[in-house]
Amino acid sequence: MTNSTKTLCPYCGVGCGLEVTPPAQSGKATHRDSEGTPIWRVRGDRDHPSSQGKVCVKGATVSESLDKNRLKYPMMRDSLDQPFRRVSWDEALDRIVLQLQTVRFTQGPEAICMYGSGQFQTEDYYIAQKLLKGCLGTNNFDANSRLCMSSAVSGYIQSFGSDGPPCCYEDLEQTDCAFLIGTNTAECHPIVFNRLHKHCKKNRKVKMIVVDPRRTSTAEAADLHLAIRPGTDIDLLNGIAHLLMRWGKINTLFIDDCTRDFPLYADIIRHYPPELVARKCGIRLDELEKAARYWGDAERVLSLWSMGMNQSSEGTAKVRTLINLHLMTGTLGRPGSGPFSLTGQPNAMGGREAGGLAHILPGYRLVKNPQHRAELEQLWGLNPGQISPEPGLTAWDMILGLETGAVGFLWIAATNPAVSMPDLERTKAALKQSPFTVYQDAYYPTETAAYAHVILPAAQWSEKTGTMTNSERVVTLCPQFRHRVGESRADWEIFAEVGRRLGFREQFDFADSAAVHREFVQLTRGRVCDMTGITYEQLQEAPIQWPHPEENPDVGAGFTDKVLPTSNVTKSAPTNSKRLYTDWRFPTADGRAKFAAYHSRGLAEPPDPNYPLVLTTGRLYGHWHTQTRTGRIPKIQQMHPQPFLEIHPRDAQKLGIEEGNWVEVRSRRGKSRFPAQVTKAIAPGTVFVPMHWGALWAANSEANALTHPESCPDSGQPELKACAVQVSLVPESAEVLWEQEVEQQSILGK
Ligand SMILES: Nc1nc2c(c(=O)[nH]1)N[C@H]1C(S)=C(S)[C@@H](COP(=O)(O)OP(=O)(O)OC[C@H]3O[C@@H](n4cnc5c(=O)[nH]c(N)nc54)[C@H](O)[C@@H]3O)O[C@H]1N2
Ligand SMILES: Nc1nc2c(c(=O)[nH]1)N[C@H]1C(S)=C(S)[C@@H](COP(=O)(O)OP(=O)(O)OC[C@H]3O[C@@H](n4cnc5c(=O)[nH]c(N)nc54)[C@H](O)[C@@H]3O)O[C@H]1N2
Ligand code: SF4
Ligand SMILES: [Mo]
Repeated sequence: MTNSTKTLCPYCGVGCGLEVTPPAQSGKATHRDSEGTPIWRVRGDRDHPSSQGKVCVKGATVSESLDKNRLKYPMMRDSLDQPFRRVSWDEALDRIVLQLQTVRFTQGPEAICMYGSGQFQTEDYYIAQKLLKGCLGTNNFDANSRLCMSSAVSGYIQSFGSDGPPCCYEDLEQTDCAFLIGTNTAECHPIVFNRLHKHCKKNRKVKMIVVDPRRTSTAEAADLHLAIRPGTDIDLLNGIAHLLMRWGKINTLFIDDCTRDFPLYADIIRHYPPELVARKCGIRLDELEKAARYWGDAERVLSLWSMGMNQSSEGTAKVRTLINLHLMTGTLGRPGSGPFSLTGQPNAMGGREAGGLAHILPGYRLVKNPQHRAELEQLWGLNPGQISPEPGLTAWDMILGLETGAVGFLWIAATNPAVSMPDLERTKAALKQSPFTVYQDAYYPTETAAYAHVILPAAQWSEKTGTMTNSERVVTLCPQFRHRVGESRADWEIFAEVGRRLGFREQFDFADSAAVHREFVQLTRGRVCDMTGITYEQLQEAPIQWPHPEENPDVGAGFTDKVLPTSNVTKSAPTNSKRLYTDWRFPTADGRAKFAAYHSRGLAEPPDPNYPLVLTTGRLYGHWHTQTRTGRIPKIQQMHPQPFLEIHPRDAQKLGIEEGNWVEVRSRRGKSRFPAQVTKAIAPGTVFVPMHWGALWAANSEANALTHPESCPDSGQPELKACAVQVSLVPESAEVLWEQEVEQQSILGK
């Protein structure tokens, strides 16, 4: 291929390598999108270590979305009932800076918030942290990762002493038993799934267990599918532990030498005998026993999880209870073994490294740790005490802050909360009350633009250069290879310009994104995520996995922590940076991993006679979140033309619902309408709707009109996976609804 650029797919956290070539190549037909615009050719990068040339439909079609409905220039208005008017960057930035200063000096820095995204590049994330947490002195930066990975983050921190998925994709091909819980990997992390599935098919002895209330395409491929009732994961995991204990399938050497608090855990799992657990989970006893048998008989067990675990009011407890099983059996830090959270977004991992949540700081540091704050103040050239010791507002707390007036300035970038937040009616009402909202996106319109005073055009992937880290800690450079659309600018450039205009000239004096990256990696020195040895020059050659420290890049940094009291920690650096904790020492005060002892609490909003069904929500193979890109790709539109509700035939019959009928779903917070899909793929008592349709894409079919914001007390992650609903047949004819929808779509110019 000539003129090709190697980059990373900007969709999911699998992080597949792509190779893109310009549209017009001599001797070849020009590739065009549905509107006739020439588009770049995309294919898998065979040299990328994570994906080895594979891509799914989203990666393969991404270039078709890059030019449609783009936001080209800044726009402004004084109030939400006015139309936007085009303004210059200068005018928009002046307004933003004036407003920031006013709020800062009248309400204080804690009234300023930014809500960002795992779709930022690491450089965007880093500059946003420096601006908010460093210069402005508020930790009110949170990201949509709060709705996504924050339970995994807190689970890792509490069990191991640090964030950081310890496994790598090679483990998919080296395991004896893959335990997939709360993850539809086949649709949401397809290339990870392909690697695992191939391994299972080749090696009959390898077992795949899938735990999910739906019979997803992932579950279809499993040796054992446990269709548990939503919210009974802890019962199941404690039940498996109970059986492993009973059968003596535990690693006492590992437990004694490398962990603490096992007795507390052992005391808990006594209460989970298999008969009780099977009943609570709604599965057969022999299925539970089989799962425990597969786990207990395997030398190497790899667990994979995502939103079915994290998006829960007991998300951290679920994650830690899963990690318990690995600690109990000593299945981690070894090839083919370990607890592996599959990251959702392309750079949610980079976000965690750069400190992109309200309670963390760059380099896997914590807001609450005084030494961590002091280190950053020094590195950033700020006065001691400049970084606030208080964790900032989480995503949902920002909504509450708008309700009470505590939030005076809200900056939203690279996320579409008017679709993706829980309890949308309340979210939208709060956004409407915002005194001042800046919204920075690549597309227009989106649902959230309706709530903004200033909108700023962002240059997106392909139009800016930066880095992203995937689920297995591999960092890939994403170079700019296309022209920028209109007057759009990279997110980090916008944040840095505002920083300079606020008077922090020195802090934001960066020539380019390489300079931002150079500064950022210095902050990771000696940390679990040490990347001091990673440079743009090296990344131009190939992607690099961290830990990758400067001095001795062949040897992983392990967990050396200069800050925590580590005198009694054996600091033997792992010899293999592919996995963390290969020496079975952990970055806790005593070097041991911690067992957690949790009883199951169940759902925050269990079903009752008025709202008798549990609604769960999730994703489809082709669409990406709120459709700003995939909704504009004909091939994907054809795959998933409309939203729907999955309902079990038994429930459907009780309610007089037949395939294709329009149904109304009501929760305590709102209502939505969907055509019914009557299917045994969903457990009785549970219904499912996809999350992808916001108000611009279908009339009254928003999943989040129904969901609630009750969240995990440790991670602040809302329980987007379960709320109580009632379902009824819609009396009106379906045609009326379809017309409404067609109308909406013509607004979008589709
Ligand atoms: N095609 C596609 N891929 C994507 C994305 C996308 O939008 N589209 N988004 C990316 C992002 S950001 C993320 S976070 C990931 C999400 O990836 P996944 O977590 O795999 O996707 P979801 O469909 O949200 O949820 C997974 C499963 O959790 C199950 N579940 C619900 N409740 C429970 C429960 O109580 N217990 C258990 N064990 N399971 C439960 C659901 O039935 C569902 O099948 O996907 C990433 N990849
Ligand atoms: N009911 C329910 N709700 C959910 C979930 C669920 O499972 N169920 N999942 C939750 C999860 S895990 C997630 S991750 C969220 C995702 O929810 P969102 O973050 O709201 O979804 P996206 O559509 O990915 O929004 C990203 C936005 O960024 C824009 N964008 C793309 N690239 C750039 C860029 O470089 N710069 C800027 N400034 N903008 C850019 C896109 O146009 C788009 O508008 O949804 C959450 N909400
Ligand atoms: S699996 Fe994920 S990263 Fe790979 S091509 Fe598909 S969406 Fe992109
Ligand atoms: Mo996510």
